[in-house]
Amino acid sequence: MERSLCTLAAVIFLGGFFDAALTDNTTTEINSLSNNNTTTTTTTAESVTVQPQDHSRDRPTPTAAQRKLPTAAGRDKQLDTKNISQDSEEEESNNKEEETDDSKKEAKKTELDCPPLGLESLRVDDSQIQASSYQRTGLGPHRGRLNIQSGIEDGDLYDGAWCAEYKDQHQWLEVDAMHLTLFTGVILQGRNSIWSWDWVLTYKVQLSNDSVTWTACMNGTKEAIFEGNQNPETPVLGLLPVPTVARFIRINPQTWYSNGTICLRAEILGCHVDDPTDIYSSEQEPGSKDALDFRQHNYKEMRKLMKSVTEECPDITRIYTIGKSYMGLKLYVMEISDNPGKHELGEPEFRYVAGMHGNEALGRELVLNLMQYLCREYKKGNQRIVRLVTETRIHLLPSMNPDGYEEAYKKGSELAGWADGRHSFEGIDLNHNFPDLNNIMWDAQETAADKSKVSNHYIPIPEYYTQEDAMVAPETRAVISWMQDIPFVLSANLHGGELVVTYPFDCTRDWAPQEDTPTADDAFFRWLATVYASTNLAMSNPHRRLCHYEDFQAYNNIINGGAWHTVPGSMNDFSYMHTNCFEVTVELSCDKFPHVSELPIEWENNKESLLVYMEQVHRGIKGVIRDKLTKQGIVNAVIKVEDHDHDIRSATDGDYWRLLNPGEYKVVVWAEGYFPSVRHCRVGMEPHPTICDFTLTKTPIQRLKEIRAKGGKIPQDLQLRLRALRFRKLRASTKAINQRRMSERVKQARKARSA
Ligand SMILES: *C1O[C@H](CO)[C@@H](O)[C@H](O)[C@H]1NC(C)=O
Ligand SMILES: *[C@@H]1O[C@H](CO)[C@@H](O)[C@H](O)[C@H]1NC(C)=O
Ligand SMILES: *[C@@H]1O[C@H](CO)[C@@H](O)[C@H](O)[C@H]1NC(C)=O
Ligand SMILES: *[C@@H]1O[C@H](CO)[C@@H](O)[C@H](O)[C@H]1NC(C)=O
Ligand SMILES: *[C@@H]1O[C@H](CO)[C@@H](O)[C@H](O)[C@H]1NC(C)=O
Ligand SMILES: *[C@@H]1O[C@H](CO)[C@@H](O)[C@H](O)[C@H]1NC(C)=O
Ligand SMILES: *[C@@H]1O[C@H](CO)[C@@H](O)[C@H](O)[C@H]1NC(C)=O
Ligand SMILES: [Zn+2]
Repeated sequence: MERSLCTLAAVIFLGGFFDAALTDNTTTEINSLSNNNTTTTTTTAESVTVQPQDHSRDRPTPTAAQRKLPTAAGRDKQLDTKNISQDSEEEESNNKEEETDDSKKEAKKTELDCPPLGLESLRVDDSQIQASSYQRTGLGPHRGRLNIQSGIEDGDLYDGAWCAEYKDQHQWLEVDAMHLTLFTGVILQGRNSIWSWDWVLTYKVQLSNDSVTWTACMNGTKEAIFEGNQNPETPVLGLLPVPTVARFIRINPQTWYSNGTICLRAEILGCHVDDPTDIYSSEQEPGSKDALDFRQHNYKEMRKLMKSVTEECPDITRIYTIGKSYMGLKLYVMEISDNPGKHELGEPEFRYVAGMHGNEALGRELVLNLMQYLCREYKKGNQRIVRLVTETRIHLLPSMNPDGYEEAYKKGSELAGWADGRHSFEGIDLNHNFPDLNNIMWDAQETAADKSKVSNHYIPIPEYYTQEDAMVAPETRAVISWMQDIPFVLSANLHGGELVVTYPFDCTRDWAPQEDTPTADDAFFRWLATVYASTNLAMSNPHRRLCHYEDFQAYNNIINGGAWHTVPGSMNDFSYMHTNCFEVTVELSCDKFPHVSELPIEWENNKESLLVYMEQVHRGIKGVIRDKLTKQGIVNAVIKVEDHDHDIRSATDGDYWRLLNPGEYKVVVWAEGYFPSVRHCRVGMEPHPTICDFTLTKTPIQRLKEIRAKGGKIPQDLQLRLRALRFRKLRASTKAINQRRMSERVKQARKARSA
């Protein structure tokens, strides 16, 4: 196990995607990467004190930058961060009866329902779908899949439905299930298009074992007529009056929206039937060897599962909440660490955020799987997991938008459609709801006389955003104050509906709808995105077909957010501009809300990616910035890396983490009242950071200020230094005055001569 993972890591490093990950340069980076046995030797370099320069741009402005939002989370933090066991028990006992009812219903439901064949999930191949006719390739039978999305323009290869060429009652879409199947239902949806309206009002169903002779689906003595759609987007379920065994099924439209044509997107429900004549029939379904709780967890079930994980692993877990949704559901976080509840000096903090779009439900389940997995593997002594948990403080937020999730969950994984539950209860898209700091920084750069003096990090939240009546969701406020409270280093937020990893900036400059908009850390972001995408079994499968209409495989399944489509006020951009934390977006699957039967496969697709991505928090350089005399950590020191126009700052105890690709870096650390300090730090390719500590010397003026403030006596050494400083200043100013006088005299002499 361990060995194969190491090999995998080596593959990641030595494999062919440096071009993709590290194009911002430097042969030196690549050379040092292939030199895979370099040890961390930079720690011996002494830090040197340099003379103060103009660092006005870096002057820390903690009060403005870290201005707290007036959040509900902030106000009742006392209440919220308390142990949840109490209040959840209370709520649970209230709901006990309801829950037993639920589980009865659940059992009945699974008896009746068969899973989708996988037109939406793409498990059904294009070759399995046929049609009587079609208008053109872009509207071919392979496009007749539930929730498939069209390109912007109609008329291309990737339109939003199957559309028959003729408008008559002899048109059909046929699906070959490949095996004998107990068909139980059909889900129908209209055409996805901005320009045309097409949907099917009623339809018939036929079944066959050979696709030659067809049997009509009956309702008693009459042929069944199924109700189809009333609009293009809402999926409608038609259950067969009598579930029927067959291999082929046809959907046969009878009536359609009068101003449109015959277009549909579909999913078929069916259970696999054992067939002794079929040698492939007993083939095992792909699944997972990990015995995790694979199902869709609603709010109550999620809380129960989280609680069970803390009971299983009390030493390494803690549940806390960061606030509440608009409807009052708590935003629970699972912390996993060897010392839960504490920040340990030098230990980086990591977070996964799922479900900011409530209907993109896979991330939530993967994060719940992950907490169970980490707990169990830690207990088993899996060395990789033990190391991760010991060296990292991991925070997992499975549901940032629980109100939206509950809405989608009620409709179910197939009937929720493409957008139901995406927004918060108030109708806010949380991924557009963070303050747009990009444009504040870019505007400042444009108007500044000296661009290099504009702050490139810790951009403060603007006034308008902090007002009580600002259109800011409570969920967003909660996450912002969480980001401000914990010195996160790395994060990913999990979405669905595509297979691609996107990295900041998400917002383009000058409101371009689409434009590559790199950050100052583009190379590292590309590395991060590549780490996830290249280890994800679904994304990296070279034979996969595209989800909807965009071919991200052509870009190794990573893309700059702005190059995809601009998103002002995204969480990734905010995280990067306002805090030290680097964050990417993972689009986990073509299907936003996969059926429960897909969950084990999706866990397998994402397991390695989720782990290896977390391990990236241990890259680059880290260390502690201390006062030379007192050895105390210095908070809020600015860490500048030469040629990286994005600084980061030290945390409360003076510890810092600067994510960097392998290479040689000149690092300058600056803190108010101290002389700046410079070191050269070398990052190797091994998966742990280079330690680069700094000790800063207070400026004499700062020492004087502090002593005066305390009303103490000025010690002799400081008096001497101050006097030396005054003399130096005096000498410098005398020199300047003399020079000025000299040049004036020269000028006058010249004038006199020419006169
Ligand atoms: C890196 O390490 C691997 C395994 O230890 C070894 O096979 C390989 O030759 C090394 N590569 C270089 C460039 O040193
Ligand atoms: C890469 O480095 C070379 C030489 O140091 C330089 O000319 C080039 O502009 C750099 N490219 C980028 C993208 O930084
Ligand atoms: C690492 O490289 C050095 C030479 O650069 C070599 O002497 C040493 O044996 C190597 N170590 C390993 C573990 O490969
Ligand atoms: C949570 O409550 C239980 C029972 O009251 C207690 O044993 C446990 O130590 C508490 N945990 C925390 C983190 O407060
Ligand atoms: C089946 O017949 C019943 C009773 O006539 C009717 O209510 C129902 O809508 C029919 N269902 C289908 C699918 O034809
Ligand atoms: C298909 O074959 C199975 C098994 O032979 C049979 O039970 C079923 O009724 C057939 N279905 C149709 C539609 O003919
Ligand atoms: C169909 O189009 C005609 C003319 O454009 C319009 O008057 C009519 O209301 C439309 N019918 C429906 C059902 O939308
Ligand atoms: Zn999303």
